[in-house]
Amino acid sequence: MRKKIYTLCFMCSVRCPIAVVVEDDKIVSIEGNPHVPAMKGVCPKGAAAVGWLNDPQRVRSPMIRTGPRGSGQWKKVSWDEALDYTADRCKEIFAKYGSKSAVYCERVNLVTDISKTFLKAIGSPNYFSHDTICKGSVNTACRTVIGYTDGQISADWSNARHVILYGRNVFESMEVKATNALLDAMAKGAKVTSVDPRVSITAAKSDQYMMIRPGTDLALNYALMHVIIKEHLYDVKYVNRWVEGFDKLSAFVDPYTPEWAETETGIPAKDIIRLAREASQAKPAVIFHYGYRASHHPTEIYFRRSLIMLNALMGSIESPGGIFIKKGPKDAGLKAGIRKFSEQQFPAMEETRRFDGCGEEKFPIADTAHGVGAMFPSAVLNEDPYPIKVLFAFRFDPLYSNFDFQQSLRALKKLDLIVSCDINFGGTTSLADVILPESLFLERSDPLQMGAGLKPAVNRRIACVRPGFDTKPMWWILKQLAQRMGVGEYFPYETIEDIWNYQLADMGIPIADFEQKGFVSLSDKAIWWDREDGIKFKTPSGKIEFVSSLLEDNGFPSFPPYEALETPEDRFRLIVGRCVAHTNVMTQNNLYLNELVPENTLWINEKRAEALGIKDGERVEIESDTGKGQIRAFVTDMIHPEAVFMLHGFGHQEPESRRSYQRGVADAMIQDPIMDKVGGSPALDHTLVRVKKAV
Ligand SMILES: Nc1nc2c(c(=O)[nH]1)N[C@H]1C(S)=C(S)[C@@H](COP(=O)(O)OP(=O)(O)OC[C@H]3O[C@@H](n4cnc5c(=O)[nH]c(N)nc54)[C@H](O)[C@@H]3O)O[C@H]1N2
Ligand SMILES: Nc1nc2c(c(=O)[nH]1)N[C@H]1C(S)=C(S)[C@@H](COP(=O)(O)OP(=O)(O)OC[C@H]3O[C@@H](n4cnc5c(=O)[nH]c(N)nc54)[C@H](O)[C@@H]3O)O[C@H]1N2
Ligand code: SF4
Ligand SMILES: [Mo]
Repeated sequence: MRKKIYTLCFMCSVRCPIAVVVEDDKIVSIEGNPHVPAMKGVCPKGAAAVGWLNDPQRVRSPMIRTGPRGSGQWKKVSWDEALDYTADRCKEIFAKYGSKSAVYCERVNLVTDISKTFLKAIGSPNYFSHDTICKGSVNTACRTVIGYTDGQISADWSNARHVILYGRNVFESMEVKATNALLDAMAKGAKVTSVDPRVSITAAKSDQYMMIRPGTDLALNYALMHVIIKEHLYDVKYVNRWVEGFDKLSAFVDPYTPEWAETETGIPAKDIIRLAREASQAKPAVIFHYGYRASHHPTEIYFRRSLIMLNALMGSIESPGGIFIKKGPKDAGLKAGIRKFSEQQFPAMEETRRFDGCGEEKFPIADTAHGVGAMFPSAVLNEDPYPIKVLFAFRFDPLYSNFDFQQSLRALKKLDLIVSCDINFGGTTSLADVILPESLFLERSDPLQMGAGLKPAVNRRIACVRPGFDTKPMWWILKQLAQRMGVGEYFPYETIEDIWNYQLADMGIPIADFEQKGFVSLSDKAIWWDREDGIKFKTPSGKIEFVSSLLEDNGFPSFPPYEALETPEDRFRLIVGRCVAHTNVMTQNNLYLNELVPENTLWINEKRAEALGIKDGERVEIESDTGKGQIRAFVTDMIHPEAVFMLHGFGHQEPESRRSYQRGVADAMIQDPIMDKVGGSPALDHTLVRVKKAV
């Protein structure tokens, strides 16, 4: 019998609400959930999930490594054997080095609450999520200005009148709802400006495009602020009511004229002035998008702060068509939200210092909820602050998802135990000691998700088909491990229904309510706070802090002078991004997506290529101080002469994943280990490279 099941996609972290049509335990189609207006369909990756269902190249059963790390020699074992083995090895290692010697990393997901419970139960402070490497500095910057993380705010795309995107590649690096909402706004006449050193698909679909010198966006923003303040283009009432430190900003940006910015960014002064005026005409329905992945440099924190401040000058924070603060159950009038397992009482930890120095001396203001993951390899190699021996890599591949691949490889090889919970043979999985394979999102039910937003809702992922292989959901795996390690009491559930009931206990929502649409909405109408008096900024002052107490109390300036960025004439800045057909490092071996985009190329400006004797399609060698690789050149006038660009996620070295094996180059192989030491992000776009014809 045919049925339609409402669930959540997980082909990327966006977790779009989808409708899966199933017949006789087979998937007929995957569509957008029709009860969510902006979910008019899924992206290519969402649709390609079926390519994994019966793929023999997935991890199909628990396994224990039998040969040297990375040798591809495995023994298929039962779940009991794999779990006993993992728990026994942990007990042995913890007896010698303490449970602090374990680090748990994951891509934030619906099980994160249970992951954190696991770590608290075994007594280790060492957690980090993918988020820290994705957008750690965006998070920190947002907290310095408005007290909320970037995850606690969002953009009201559909009502915007002007959207300015700094490399935010909305039409390739999709969030289906946001992408559709922006298309709707454009149909209603909204203007889109793209700033990018490269003509991305998003740039090509924008109303205006500015080819910026890579890494100089902060200069552009200081000049925009200069014009906005000089010409009184800001929202005076809003700024007077909400902003602390406007005078300081005003004095600070005074020397940063559009003419100055022209020499730094390559964008003509007149265009900068025009952009400031156009944005202001649309205020407060303006979005200077704070972005994810573009322009990651050591000063990133100040670039992201400047974006939030531009929104504040436009009065667009908590304005329709601007940026909004996400609302939760209490804002919708409920007494409580989802109950968390990680909020139980746990015994005090023996060691509270973390491996990454997050929230401590090294990174005092990075978000401890996510950690500073980029520090993992050096912490292992230097045993600083203490020896790390065990890694739990759950839904996360730290080998390819960081800078300096060789350093990460050395660190992983130094560990006594790597436990991987994955669905594929990724880089870290192929080096693991034990693999605990998870069922695909289409094959499993997961804990409920609190979807904060203008209209908060609780969302559910539910299994659509039976697992094709000997795999289990992660919430089951974690409980089994905890039991074997003597801390099972913190996991008071047997089934997914037990988990759902625990989560919903204080909300008064029966689980049956999820059947109809896959989610339960907590508010019929969008919740906006009163812009005159009701915005609850979470900074110490309760205002938008241009002069940030979080920064200054920790010894960082709010307005350090701009540092000019030099690119030597014989080098390029390596910048990276994503395409619509792949998610980060995980889909390159997917049957369908591999066919769409099998490898990456190196975008290089045609004039620079000509000078180097490089022709389109030829193999070139790209080399940094950290590493090198060979890749095909894509010669084009669509990229700034100082930049070369490649897609992240290729260059896989795992023979088990045969379709993606050695196709293209991993950006991680080339990227230097450079950080934004204030915000906590790796500076993944800062690396200088040389390019020459391959011999
Ligand atoms: N060098 C470099 N590093 C980067 C980036 C970059 O551009 N360059 N980008 C950064 C960004 S933006 C991000 S978000 C992170 C992402 O970093 P990751 O989270 O490591 O990357 P993903 O490709 O999203 O997936 C990670 C792993 O999860 C596995 N996986 C997928 N679905 C499931 C599932 O349902 N269950 C389980 N158990 N496993 C699953 C995949 O097979 C893969 O091995 O990387 C960051 N790091
Ligand atoms: N299809 C697809 N969608 C995804 C993902 C995916 O892997 N695939 N991943 C999801 C995740 S985890 C994330 S974090 C987001 C990422 O979302 P985005 O950050 O929007 O996506 P990217 O494609 O990484 O785009 C980065 C852009 O920044 C540009 N750029 C590089 N340097 C500079 C610079 O100095 N200045 C400016 N202005 N631009 C610069 C690059 O040319 C590139 O076009 O996408 C999410 N959605
Ligand atoms: S953006 Fe695509 S892959 Fe990501 S959750 Fe949505 S449909 Fe799935
Ligand atoms: Mo990301």
